Amino acid sequence: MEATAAPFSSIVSSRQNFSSSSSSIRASSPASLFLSRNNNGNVNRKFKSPRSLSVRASSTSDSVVTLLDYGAGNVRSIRNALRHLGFSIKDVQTPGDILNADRLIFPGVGAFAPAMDVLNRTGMAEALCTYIENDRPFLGICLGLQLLFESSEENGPVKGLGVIPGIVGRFDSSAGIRVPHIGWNALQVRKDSEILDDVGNRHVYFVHSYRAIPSDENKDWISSTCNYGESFISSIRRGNVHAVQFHPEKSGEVGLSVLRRFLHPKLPATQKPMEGKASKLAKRVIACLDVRTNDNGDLVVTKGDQYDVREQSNENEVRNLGKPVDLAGQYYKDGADEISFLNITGFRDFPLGDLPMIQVLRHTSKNVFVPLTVGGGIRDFTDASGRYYSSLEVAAEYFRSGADKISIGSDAVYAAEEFIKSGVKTGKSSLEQISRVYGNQAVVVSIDPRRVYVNHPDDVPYKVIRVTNPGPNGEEYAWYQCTVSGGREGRPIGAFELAKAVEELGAGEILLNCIDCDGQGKGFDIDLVKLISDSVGIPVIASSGAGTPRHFSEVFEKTNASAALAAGIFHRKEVPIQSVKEHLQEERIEVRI
Ligand code: 1PR
Repeated sequence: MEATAAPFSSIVSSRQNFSSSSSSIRASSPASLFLSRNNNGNVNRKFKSPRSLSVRASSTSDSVVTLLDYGAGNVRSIRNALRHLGFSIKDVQTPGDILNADRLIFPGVGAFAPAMDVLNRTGMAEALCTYIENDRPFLGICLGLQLLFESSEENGPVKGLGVIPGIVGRFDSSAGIRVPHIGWNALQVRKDSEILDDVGNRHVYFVHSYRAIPSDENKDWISSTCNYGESFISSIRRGNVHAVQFHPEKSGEVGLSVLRRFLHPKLPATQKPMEGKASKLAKRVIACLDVRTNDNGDLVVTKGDQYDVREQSNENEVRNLGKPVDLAGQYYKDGADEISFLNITGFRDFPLGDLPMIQVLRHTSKNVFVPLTVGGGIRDFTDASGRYYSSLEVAAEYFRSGADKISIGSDAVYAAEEFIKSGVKTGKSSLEQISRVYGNQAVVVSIDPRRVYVNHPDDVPYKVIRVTNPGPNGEEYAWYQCTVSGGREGRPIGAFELAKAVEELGAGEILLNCIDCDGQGKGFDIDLVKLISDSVGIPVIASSGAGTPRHFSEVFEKTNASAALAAGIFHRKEVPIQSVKEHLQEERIEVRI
């Protein structure tokens, strides 16, 4: 079995070590030693090869792929995808491993500056440039594409490898788009890129806040672009050198085909690459699995009515709707765009003690190639023996086990309350720490609000809205009170105030539940979803209450939600995911098919 340890994790123990706010171009990279520039300062495409490095033919077997993992984040997904395709993985330990690779995949994870720091310090930057200059088979993914450019504005400017002319900048949220760009988009395939041969008009999965834009200087490199408020570079190809901004390892079957074509370049084209139509970000349909241990000690998928997961019988047992790994695999096959696991007793059972949940992630991520989110119990914790675990350690274990995003519930409420009270970002909350280290696109805040009716907007010091359906005593107004510990305790903060605060603290997405609607099958709380999705610039996932496909189109037509999540109707097999997608298509709402 191939090694799975990240070879540079000892060097990069934490990305925190590398944060920088330098405004000048940072430390010169070894790559600059052999990149020549023309009079305009642009990069010349011919490199001067460093004498010290040379590429030699390798005798590595056909089924081995070399992986450059510099230890900054979760590359488990790409490992799983490569194994699924029948390849074993050789990890890069030294620059020589890059030069000797038969095919090299660089799944850049994390932020630009720390990645370049590691590449420079270890001599990998120079080896990478030489490898690419020699037209060896290369596939960069996400940050692995961005690092090929001259520089990035992310915490910078920071100098990149300089292989491709251009500067990587942040999406402009003032153009009315939500940043990060999270979700599924179709591509405009510009020229024969080979690895995109099976993509056509199908959607692929993106998650990023920075992007490179097409220009006259880099147009020869571009193999596809994508529209998200503007046209940005979604893939490049020159000879054997490829890079993609999207995540093939998280793009379902079409993503696996991209990897397969890179690994087997001689595969016949099954379908002519088609010009993708200009497409919008597809609305996502998410399947959610509330997971907990039942009274027999088995980990089960359960589902509550207004958060009560026990049967209304004499035994009062925990409702059991199936096995987490099996159900997740089924929902992947059925076309779920994402799968969320919520460890609903995580607030009282420490998740690192709850190893079955970690096992669920490990097993699921072997065969499920869409994004996985996991939540429940992410907070600092001291166990019975006095050992302290930081929330960062808990999140790290989840990421290592296959999660792409973690979701924080109760702890985010406490952090938001503290922030609103003091007006100070301490940087110490789990939300701030995890988003600083793994990026805000990896951090979801799950809100569990309960509707509280009032007679007058001034009755409470929280955001009050006029509701579509009056309360039991004819009240025309309501606010949405946040809760912690799975809805057991109401807190002095509203969903509106919480959403704004957690966005400031570094959340990349909001999972917006509603206790009143949970399990009722009567539709999402449109008033609540509209309130929150109009108030923040990050994506909002509408959750709780879906009963029919029509409820999905309603929430997308009436609010700015980016995704809609359901549990009960999928678990009880009342509505297949495909029916939801077909209905949305009929209503001309773009979805991934
Ligand atoms: O507070 O950080 O430990 O996180 C706990 C997490 O567990 C939170 O995300 C919280 O939402 C979740 N949770 C806690 N208790 C329950 C419960 O049900 N007793 N589940 C719970 C939340 C709501 C949704 C549900 C939708 C859709 N469940 O996840 O899937 O309402 O359901 P539907 O389509 O059937 O209506 P922490």
